[in-house]
Amino acid sequence: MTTQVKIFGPTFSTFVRSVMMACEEKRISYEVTNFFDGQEISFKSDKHRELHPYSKFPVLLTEHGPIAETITILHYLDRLGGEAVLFPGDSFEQAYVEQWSSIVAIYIDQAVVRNLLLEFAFPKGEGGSIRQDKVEEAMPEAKRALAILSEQLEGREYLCGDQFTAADLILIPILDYLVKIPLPIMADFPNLLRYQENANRLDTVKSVLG
Ligand SMILES: N[C@@H](CCC(=O)N[C@@H](CS)C(=O)NCC(=O)O)C(=O)O
Repeated sequence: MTTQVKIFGPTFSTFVRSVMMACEEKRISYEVTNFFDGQEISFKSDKHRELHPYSKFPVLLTEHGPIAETITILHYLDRLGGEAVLFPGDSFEQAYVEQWSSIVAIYIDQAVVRNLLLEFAFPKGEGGSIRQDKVEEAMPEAKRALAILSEQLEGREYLCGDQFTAADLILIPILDYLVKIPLPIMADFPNLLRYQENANRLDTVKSVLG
C-alpha cells in the first residue's frame, strides 16, 4: 500500500486517533506528520491557521489539499471507497450516524475531554498538580455525558446499532483515556464498560490504541 493521506496533528489527540482508526478500518495507508509542503508546521503558527482557521487538529493532507474537521475528514475517507463503511445504510441511517458523531464530537468531548480529562493530562495547579476543584466542577456534566451514552448503548452493540461506525471511531479514543485516569467514573456505567472492552478487541482499535 502506498501512502494515500497524511494526518497533521499529535497522536495523543483523540480526534487524530479517530482519523487514524478510520484509515485502519478502511485500509487506507496513512502517515501522521508535522510537515506540509516540505515545511515543518508548528502548532498555532500562521501556517497552522492556514490549514485550520482555529488552529485545531487533525487536518487531513490529501493530494488535492488539506481538509479540516474530524467528521468531514471521516466522510472524505469513506468516499474513497473500500469495504468498510463508516456512514452505512440509507440516507436516514447515515444521518443517524452523523448525528451521534456530532453529539460525541461536540457535547461529550466538551464535558469529558475538555472539562475533565485535560485537567489530568495537562494539570494547571500549583507545581503541576491536578486542580481538584476543577475536577469536582467537571464531574456532574461528565457523568451526565456518560449516562447519555450508556442509555444509547442499551440493547446496542455499537453506538448506532449492530455496525461499527464513524460515531464509534470518535467515542472510543475518549473512553480509552477515561478508563486510565485515577477516578472510577466509568464504574457506574456497565454498558459503557462492556462497550469499551469489546472495542479493545477490534483490530482497528488495537492497531492505534494498543
Ligand atoms: N471540531 C474539531 C475539534 C478538534 C479539536 O478540538 N482538536 C483538539 C485536539 S483533540 C485541538 O486541536 N486542541 C488544541 C486546541 O484546542 O488548542 C474537529 O472535529 O476536528
